[in-house]
Amino acid sequence: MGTRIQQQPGQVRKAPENFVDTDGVRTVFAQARGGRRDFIRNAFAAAVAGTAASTALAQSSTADGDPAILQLPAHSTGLGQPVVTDGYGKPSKYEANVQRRQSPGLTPTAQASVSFAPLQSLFGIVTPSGLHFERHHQGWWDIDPSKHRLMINGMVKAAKVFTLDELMRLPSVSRFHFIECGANTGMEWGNVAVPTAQYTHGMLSCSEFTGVPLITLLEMAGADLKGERFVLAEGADGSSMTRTIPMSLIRSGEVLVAYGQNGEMLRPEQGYPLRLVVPGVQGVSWIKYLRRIELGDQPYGTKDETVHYVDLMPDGQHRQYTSIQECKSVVTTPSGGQMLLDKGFYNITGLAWSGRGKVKRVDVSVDGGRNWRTARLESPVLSKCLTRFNIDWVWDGSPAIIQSRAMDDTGYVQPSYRQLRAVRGTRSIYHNNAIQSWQVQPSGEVANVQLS
Ligand SMILES: Nc1nc2c(c(=O)[nH]1)N[C@H]1C(S)=C(S)[C@@H](COP(=O)(O)O)O[C@H]1N2
Ligand SMILES: [Mo]
Repeated sequence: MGTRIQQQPGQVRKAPENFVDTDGVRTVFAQARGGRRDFIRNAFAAAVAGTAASTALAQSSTADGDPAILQLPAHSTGLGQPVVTDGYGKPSKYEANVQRRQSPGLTPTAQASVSFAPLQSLFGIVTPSGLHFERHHQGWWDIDPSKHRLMINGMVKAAKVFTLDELMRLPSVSRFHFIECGANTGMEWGNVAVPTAQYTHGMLSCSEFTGVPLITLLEMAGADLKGERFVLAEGADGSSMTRTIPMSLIRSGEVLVAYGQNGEMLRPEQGYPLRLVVPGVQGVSWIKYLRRIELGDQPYGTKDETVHYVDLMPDGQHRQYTSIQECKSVVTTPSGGQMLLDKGFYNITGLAWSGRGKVKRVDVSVDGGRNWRTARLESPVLSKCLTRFNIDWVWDGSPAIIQSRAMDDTGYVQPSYRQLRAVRGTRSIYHNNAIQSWQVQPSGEVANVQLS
């Protein structure tokens, strides 16, 4: 079974009025269940003539007489390309529209900016490293690892400076975790702002990270591990990114000084050669180009903890150090900017995660939250990691509103916008984990909507 998703680069380039760049976010769906379909023809017909033509095509598109299966293409009769002996493999040229993208006009410069991961085009739970979202406060660097150092200092018996070679000799662990910028979905606080899952939820990625538990390095420096302690993590780039991490998180061994990502060294955009991995905690604490860890006995209250990354509450007060990313989910297919070609069977799929542990359950509604069905969670379901969910759906062609609602193993349930706004108001930037709604219109077009 399985629904085939057909990318149509360049098929539709008309942008919604409030948005400029939708290249590559249009995905066309076609039904693969009842036999072979000619997706291209189907998509073309739907675009030209609407549903009547595609219904007719659906009836006529059986295996009989389909030239694509009857004629032998050149690749079945000729000699293929030679092995790529000294190159780094790339995706198919037909997937060239699957890219991370900047939200036009979001930031005045491309150094202090964000690029969003194309969640609507990804499968499973791992983000390909070249599509990992980026958030730089002052541009990225490709740092010479032989010149990079990590210092551990502050309230330790013997301050230490490590080279990368020294770090890589230490016992290592590999773990899958999500990273989500605290500002993910931040544009949607007041109302619908951006059209696609890439822009609403794409400051989210998930990788297998490899590195040394920070606790090991603190032990080596003779730190008091039992006391009420806090760590200050500092990056080597010009943004002087510094964040306080409480010892309570570090003691569990979860916090890593990582050099590996998805089986290879970190990408420069992700902090090569060293980054802090702080599972469950907002992205800003995952310091890239990590150069220094200082141990102290109270939170440091740096610029990135007092001026930024605070939540403005309805009573005008700021909430500080709300760093755990609460349970959240999003349907990635069908999602805003995509298009359903036809009535019939679809696989609704999406991602769920919690900064507090494992995802326990995801419910999906196709009628704006009146009725819910429990989705299948695909394994592995890991702690502080993305979890993939799937559920069957037969679209009858009438308007539908698709939502997902996740619950984690603490029993916390992802809130609706109404519930979230009742507590948080609408003037925040960070930590919007509300239920996302996608409206499927009779034309098959899918749009970002919010229910009041
Ligand atoms: N040194 C340094 N570390 C940093 C940042 C930065 O600008 N410089 N940005 C932070 C923010 S706000 C986020 S969301 C994550 C983004 O990580 P990524 O670019 O690997 O997706 O890195 C964090 N660590
Ligand atoms: Mo961030």
